[in-house]
Amino acid sequence: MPHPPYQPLAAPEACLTDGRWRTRPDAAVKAVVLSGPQAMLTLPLDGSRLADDVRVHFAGDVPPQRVRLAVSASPPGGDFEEVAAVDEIALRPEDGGGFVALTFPVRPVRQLRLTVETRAGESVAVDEILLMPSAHLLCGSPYVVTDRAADPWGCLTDGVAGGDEKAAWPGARGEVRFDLPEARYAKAPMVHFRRTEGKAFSPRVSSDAGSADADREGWATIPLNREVRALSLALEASAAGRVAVDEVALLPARNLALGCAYTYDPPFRARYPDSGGRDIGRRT
Ligand SMILES: [Ca+2]
Repeated sequence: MPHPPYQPLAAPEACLTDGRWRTRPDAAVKAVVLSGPQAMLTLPLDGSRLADDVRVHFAGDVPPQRVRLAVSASPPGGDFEEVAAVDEIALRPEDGGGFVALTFPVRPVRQLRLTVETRAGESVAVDEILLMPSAHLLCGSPYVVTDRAADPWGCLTDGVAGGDEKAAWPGARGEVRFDLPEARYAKAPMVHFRRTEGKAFSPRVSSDAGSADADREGWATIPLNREVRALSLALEASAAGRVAVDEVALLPARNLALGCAYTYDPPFRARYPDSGGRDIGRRT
């Protein structure tokens, strides 16, 4: 069944992931009320998801002072790393509240932890948390699977892992090929294998750049760090006798200039780009 336009997510408080949030002031939507100065919400996912964008909806007219997001690639017990923080949050009470978008470089995530800071004496209401589809370099790309593969939804590049849809090959081997419209500088392809119930799980992916075994969460990563125009991946699940995959991601290379200071030269356009060509600094 096709999934909603965000990734599957479950929370201890069902109202946070029921697909409903307040969209007008008088709507009756259940929310979790958090009071300050700092409250923490931890969401262990039921499987690993590829993520780069988490959205939190605050209902009503009281915005939090700051929201921070930490993620962990491991099940409960693993370490968290803070990946995003947002302050200067404004809500639109006439629309029921507003979303805070927390974005970060795409990575596999098994747990989310939100820290919500509120001003003294205030409390805020959270009524939904969304995990958006991940934006990797193959997202939305067409691809070719070897024949006999069952892939009715074309789910391998929809940015969603861990949902209901998967591509399945009837045997222990399969193949998938991509042709990108232009060369992209990529850090690594990642394949997310799915378990076949009652079968051993030790899948493996190979390309001309090397081979990789899947980790416990099903992710197999081949380090690349070069330009990619075409990608052909051989998939293998000998122990299970059946290959099942729900996402093939191509992670972008890290931007080495990220966070560096920069200047413009010239600092700004000095004349209006119209026929008069008036000087921007001149008083009229
Ligand atoms: Ca998918």
